Amino acid sequence: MPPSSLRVVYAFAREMHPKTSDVFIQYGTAGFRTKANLLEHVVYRMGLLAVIRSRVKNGRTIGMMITASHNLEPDNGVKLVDPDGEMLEQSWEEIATRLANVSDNDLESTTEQIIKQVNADMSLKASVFIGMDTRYTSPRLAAAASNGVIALKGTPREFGIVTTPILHYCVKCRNDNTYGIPTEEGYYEKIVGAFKTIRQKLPVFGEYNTTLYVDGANGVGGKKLNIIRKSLDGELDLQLFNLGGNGGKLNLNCGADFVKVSQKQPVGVEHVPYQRVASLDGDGDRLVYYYLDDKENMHLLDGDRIATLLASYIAELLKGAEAGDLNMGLVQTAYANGASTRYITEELKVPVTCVKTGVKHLHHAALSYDIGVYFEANGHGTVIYSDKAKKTIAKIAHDGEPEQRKSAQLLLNLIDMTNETVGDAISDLFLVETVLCARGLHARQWRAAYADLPCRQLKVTVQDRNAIATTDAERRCTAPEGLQAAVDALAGKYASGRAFVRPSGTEDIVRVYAEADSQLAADKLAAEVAQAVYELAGGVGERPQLP
Ligand code: G16
Repeated sequence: MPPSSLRVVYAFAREMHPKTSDVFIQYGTAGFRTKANLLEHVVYRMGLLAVIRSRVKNGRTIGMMITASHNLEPDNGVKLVDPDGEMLEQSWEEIATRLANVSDNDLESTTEQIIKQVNADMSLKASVFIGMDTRYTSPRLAAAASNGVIALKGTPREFGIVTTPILHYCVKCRNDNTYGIPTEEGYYEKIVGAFKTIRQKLPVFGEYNTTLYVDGANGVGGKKLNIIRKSLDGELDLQLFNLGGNGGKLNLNCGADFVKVSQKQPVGVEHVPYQRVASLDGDGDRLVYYYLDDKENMHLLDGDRIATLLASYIAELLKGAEAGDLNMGLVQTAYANGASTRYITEELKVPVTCVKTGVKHLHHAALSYDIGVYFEANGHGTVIYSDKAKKTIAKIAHDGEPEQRKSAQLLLNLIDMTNETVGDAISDLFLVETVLCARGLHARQWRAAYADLPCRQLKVTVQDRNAIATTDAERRCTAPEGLQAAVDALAGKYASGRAFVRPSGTEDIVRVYAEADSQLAADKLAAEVAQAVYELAGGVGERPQLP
């Protein structure tokens, strides 16, 4: 493409997607996220960048997902997906931020500079897959994405409303046809097919029962499970709630983020004592479980629990297959409950790495193991298997002794059921159901593996959340001055007290996390730390109150 044709980049911007706001926007934890009405020019420009990225990758397909995932309906967002289905390479986040913030007048020259900087061959073909969640602002933004792709003579392919992980999966399959078929149907066939195969090998026994309630967060995940439900042949009886009808609002008082943070049951879900419920988030990339006891107390089974359940079952199968030379590790963030980390290292004897929030960081760290299990406590995670692991397991499944073969074949089915590109609520749900069934477990027994330390999360609004800087995988803060000393002093007052603060990369707030040996102590510690943030980091609005 000759440089003169970059004029069209400006023409499209000015006529159809002009920059109407001077608010600085940054590529954050999971792409750009803000109020939907501030995003159209950003999404258009990301369409341009996706084409450049595709050409730098020799024409391999890049993904664009229009979603603000767990955020409420008025927000929206966009993130780019790299050719292997992973999040955009981090060194490109600065480029994305630069392109998103220049004026319309400087767009043509900045695009040209970026093309030179990354050495993109603009004569190559470029392909971009575009997906969106159920927000009413998503179709308009998806159209802006397509226009960005077209402006640089790339080929957009719109997938319509899909979960974020389905889009990641399709991008991966398009670039690597050994992984699967790059369509929504191809995804169902692979994941659900593997689940049904494994269910035929594992009869239902013990305390496990096949009824599962699901909170769909009034988003896309529940809708997709409604399609899947019909093909399950009775292997799992899904009772779906919060599918977006009856005035239910996306992520409002429901969904995985609400359940995890508030530790309350979601609205809209029928409550039956001890019935396990799976709660998805708005774009179907996070999953937590819970059940209510006969006194309506809620018992949460979060991402830490899913990680430990999956890791212990995979370890059991690896032992059965005698695949001892494969190493497995677990990756968590600072939000992981201290009790889960102790259980993983002391009981499961699996090494743990702690990294910054954001699945892109967890995924990267998990790649250093033959089998990497990564989960954020909020339910965002998956398992990834190296080529070495896949080859070793496949060889045992073929050549091993009968008992070894059995375990190795189950592992192959688990791998097929796993969306290795990114955390995926639907794939994770089938994985959890498989392990519970294989072990004959009730959710109560799953929860009995260890006792969580009581914890509390709070949000504080400040003038500029970037005034808070962190280090040591976000467990300590280096700015503003005095804040870390205050947090240390407060945490030191409580038995098993631990707390940290960090700026959110998806919402305009600062997050506070605290844990201690009782719920009241955790609640108090969180509130005191929130007050310290408010005072030392320029809090706005009402001062956080003590419980
Ligand atoms: C996104 C990220 C997660 C992260 C969460 C909260 O989730 O993908 O890795 O934990 O945001 O991030 P922060 O604390 O920086 O706001 P989702 O489900 O919203 O895409």
